Amino acid sequence: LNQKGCVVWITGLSGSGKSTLACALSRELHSRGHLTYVLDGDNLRHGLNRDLSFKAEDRVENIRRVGEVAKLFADAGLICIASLISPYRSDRSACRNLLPNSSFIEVFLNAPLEICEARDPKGLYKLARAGKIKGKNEKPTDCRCLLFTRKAYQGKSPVGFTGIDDPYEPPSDCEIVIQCNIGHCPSPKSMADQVVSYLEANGFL
Ligand code: GGZ
Repeated sequence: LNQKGCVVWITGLSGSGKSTLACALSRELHSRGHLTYVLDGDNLRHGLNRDLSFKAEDRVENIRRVGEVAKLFADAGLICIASLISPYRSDRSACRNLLPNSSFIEVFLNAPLEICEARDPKGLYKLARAGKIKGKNEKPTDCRCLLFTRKAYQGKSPVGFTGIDDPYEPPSDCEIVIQCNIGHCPSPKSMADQVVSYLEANGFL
């Protein structure tokens, strides 16, 4: 394979376009004959991470697991694209430390809250503003995993919505910043091209 295994870790607010970028990047790399795998936070929360809520300690565990899985894919030589809010700097840094030097590429999809909130594709910001997110996240939604999850939901820390009543810590030292402003957001293809250029310039492709 004409590629070097690595992790492209996309962080940003809900609705910033992380999944869109992950999908566009994966398509672009495939069309060039590269092998990729996408780990998307929202999808993984239906399977691997179905026992986790959005309280702080569960977000930490969510990121830890995905970091470990991403490392496995990178070890196998794939370009692993992880798209998760991953709101805490220390968790992203721990994932970075799992990988050999420079093969963790952190991409900050920097879309202001106003843009994300205006998009609100799933109506979650609206729920959060109405104070309806807390209750939703307190119990597991699927009773089939109740036994497994009971422990995880016993903690006391509150659930908030990222950017509204839960923190997002922007990266201070990431490899790529994709800037999205009111009036101009790059297209999915141009966001993907920005990452592809980085991968080319740094010997991953
Ligand atoms: C943030 C939430 C929450 C809360 C549900 N806070 O935009 P989406 O809808 O499709 O993607 C978001 C997804 C976030 O999952 P992650 O695993 O990426 O989060 S983290 O890295 O913080 O563990 C959002 C939806 O789940 N969602 N409740 N309270 N996002």
